[in-house]
Amino acid sequence: RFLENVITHDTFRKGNCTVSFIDKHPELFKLSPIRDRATKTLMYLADVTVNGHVDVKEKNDGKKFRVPHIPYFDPLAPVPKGSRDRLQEMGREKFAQWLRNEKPVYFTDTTYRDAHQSLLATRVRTKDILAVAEGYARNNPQIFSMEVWGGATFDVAMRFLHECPWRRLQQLREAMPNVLLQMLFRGSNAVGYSAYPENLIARFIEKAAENGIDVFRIFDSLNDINAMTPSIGFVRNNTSSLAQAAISYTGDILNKDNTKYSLDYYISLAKRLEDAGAHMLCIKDMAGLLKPQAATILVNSLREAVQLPVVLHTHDTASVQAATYLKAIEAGVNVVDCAIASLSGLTSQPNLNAMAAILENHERSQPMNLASLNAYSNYWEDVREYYYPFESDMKAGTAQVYENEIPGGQYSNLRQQAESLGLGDKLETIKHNYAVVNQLFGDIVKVTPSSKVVGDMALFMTSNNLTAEDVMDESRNLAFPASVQGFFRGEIGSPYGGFPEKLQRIVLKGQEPLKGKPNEHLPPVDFDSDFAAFQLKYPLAEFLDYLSYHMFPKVFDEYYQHAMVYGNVEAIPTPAFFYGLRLGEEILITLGKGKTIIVKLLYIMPPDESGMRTVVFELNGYARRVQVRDKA
Ligand code: BTN
Ligand code: 3PY
Ligand code: ZN
Repeated sequence: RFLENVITHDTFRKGNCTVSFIDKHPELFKLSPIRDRATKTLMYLADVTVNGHVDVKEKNDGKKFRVPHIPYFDPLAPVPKGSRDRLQEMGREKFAQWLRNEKPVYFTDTTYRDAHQSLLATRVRTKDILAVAEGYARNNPQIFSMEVWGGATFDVAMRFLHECPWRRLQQLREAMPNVLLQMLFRGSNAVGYSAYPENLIARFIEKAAENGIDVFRIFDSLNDINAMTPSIGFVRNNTSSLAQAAISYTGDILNKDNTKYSLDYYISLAKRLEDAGAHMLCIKDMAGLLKPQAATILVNSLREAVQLPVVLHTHDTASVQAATYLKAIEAGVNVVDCAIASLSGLTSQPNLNAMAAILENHERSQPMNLASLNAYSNYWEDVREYYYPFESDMKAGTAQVYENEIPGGQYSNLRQQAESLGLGDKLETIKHNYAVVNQLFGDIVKVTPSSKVVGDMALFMTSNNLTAEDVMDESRNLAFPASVQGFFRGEIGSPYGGFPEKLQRIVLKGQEPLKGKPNEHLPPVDFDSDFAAFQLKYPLAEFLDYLSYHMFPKVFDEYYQHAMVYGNVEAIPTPAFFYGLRLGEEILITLGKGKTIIVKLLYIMPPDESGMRTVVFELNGYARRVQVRDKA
């Protein structure tokens, strides 16, 4: 306890302590009681019950949730063979060729990553995924891959869910040994929003593979091959997983006025990615812009241009992307990305259940267990209710997306972002400005993190009532958002066709842009000495935590402090996690193998003079009190 006080002391953490450190800080001897895991859990429940969850704006007004039904499976039966068994039997090259030549079309299931990233602000907790993961893999072994990790899930797991992203991956690996597990990897930006040193990228990929990732979908937010080739190389050379290189689809190849992102542009990218060693090629249509007729041409051409299996990813923002899939399937695409019915559609992926059903008598049909898919959809329909504060209020598809080109995940977040800036009634202007900014920036690829730069600039223009002319007026000396300055400095790379020079000059105000690749100037991480220093600061953390820390230092620090106070909160059922307990409510929490606690909320006392409240629980039949500050 004393040592814990020392190592968590501000002076110690800042590395400012001298020999008199202990003399000068008598508070080091104020030892807090050792709390067991159950007590920490009660403290979490007391806090969220009294003060609400920071992430949930309106307080839950006694909303009742249905109990989700977990579809049946026999845990003792042998696990049916799936795509992962095939990869292991064939090896990567043969496997890729096998897939390319397969008659049936395959599905990547995005339910555990992109679907909830795009519909529920990435908030779905490990517990709700894990409850069905094993059964799903056993009941639906025809699935090509499960997208389960990366994108925004890494950040959000720690930042908002207080979870360890690595543990999520490890648990999913154990639950789903037969199907390929896939992640979305942002090339030199890994799972973050800016470039990281190359040796950190390599180590991250190695550890992700070791902990369960079989398929790395690698992209760059500006389609810059140089930001993708190192990652493709690390997957090829340092792991036995598949490197799936993704081209982010922008504009419309059918539009004659759109000469920048032409069919030839995509074909040339595809060839270079094949040369860089990709095992698979993905068309990543992050905004759902690929129209059915364009899909026919693009898929045909790419299959001709490269010898790789071709995957198609889209978002159903306009609500017509099933038509695109059908055309792509008829043109020979090997895999399409879908989400379970109740987490599909709109800004998420097209509907897996319906897609499988409409293909039933198609010559490229993949026989799926529709009854099982529907049972899992029912599970997710009920679980989705837990996350109602994170729903966007989008009610129908929109053809506006063809004009503004906003990616699915960003589209569903835009209203919340606008509201938090007091621009709730300006959403139409923001979307319009998004397209204006895209033109000002020279028509760029918009996907994390470049999409965030465009979004920040659109919000900036809207809140300051700026037009394109205002932005281009040097004499206004505007204070551009930090992300926009970083973009024009070249921190996330260079857009295809280069930066628009005049705007770059206006934004940089005399500063020099970076030369070369964004991570070229970053010093490599010295894993030995740096990890030792990390462990001094975070004594209970291990190497994977250290990688989390490198991705998001401040987020990791807060995650760690939260874990010190409240312990591991992953086992708390989701309704209690977000909304606390009602008086008299009783829940079960399984803290570990054979350690289940029964918690009932008995009483909450009024605040005392110092603003503290006593919350009385029954823990396994015995009364337990914890003190919590009332923050109201
Ligand atoms: C507790 O449960 O009482 C203490 C939890 C300690 C959690 C630290 S946070 C970083 C590292 N990752 C984990 O999953 N556990 C440790
Ligand atoms: C991400 O990078 O998180 C994406 O989903 C991009 O489409
Ligand atoms: Zn996506």
